[in-house]
Amino acid sequence: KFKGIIFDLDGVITDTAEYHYIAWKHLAKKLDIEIDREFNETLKGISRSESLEKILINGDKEKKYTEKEKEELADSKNDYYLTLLEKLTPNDVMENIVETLKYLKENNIKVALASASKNAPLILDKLELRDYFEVIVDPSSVKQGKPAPDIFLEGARLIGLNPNDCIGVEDSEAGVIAINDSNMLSIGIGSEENLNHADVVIPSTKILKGTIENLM
Ligand code: B16
Ligand code: MG
Repeated sequence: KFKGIIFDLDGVITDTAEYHYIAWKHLAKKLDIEIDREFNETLKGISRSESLEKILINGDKEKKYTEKEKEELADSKNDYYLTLLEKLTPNDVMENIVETLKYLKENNIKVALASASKNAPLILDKLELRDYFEVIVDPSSVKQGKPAPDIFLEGARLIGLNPNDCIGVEDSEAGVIAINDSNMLSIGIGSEENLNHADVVIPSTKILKGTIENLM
């Protein structure tokens, strides 16, 4: 029934959220800003620059940063994040993902990646998954980030399919909204409570392959 699947990266293929969290916390500390894991949830699926804006709101309201300063802050977070990514290996691929990708390949279902991360190609290389993806959408090539549907629509366009013929897989609320607004079927990975907009919610990737098989 479906001809293509468009995956999110962080929280679906691998759990880089923890590394993002450590890197943002490192930067926030230097700016005298406190962030915790609960706050980190609100950064999932959100671009680097938007994440920085959200963090700065938690700091001194009087302090204004120029665009150049903000760019430097975002770069410094990314430099630190990249040192953390050095530790990434194929062991960090989430459960049942390789099996799912193999199943999709065997059944000639097209696969694209729609991640907000500019580091996505590097991450897929480190996980040794690059060959499973026909397309990695460049997040800077689309106008609006998630929750706007742009990145999922671009993924479908690049694999030459109608959004109606695709499934989107996401772990963030913003991402599920993006999938729904792009007219794809949405699979949410996480809690019912956070992802109640998704067409199908599963608690973890452990049952992803079976879930997709049942939809085919
Ligand atoms: P980068 P996803 C997102 O990945 C992360 O969830 C989000 O926390 C991060 O800020 C964003 O990528 C940008 O990442 O700084 O590497 O460009 O869930 O869309 O795969
Ligand atoms: Mg995600």
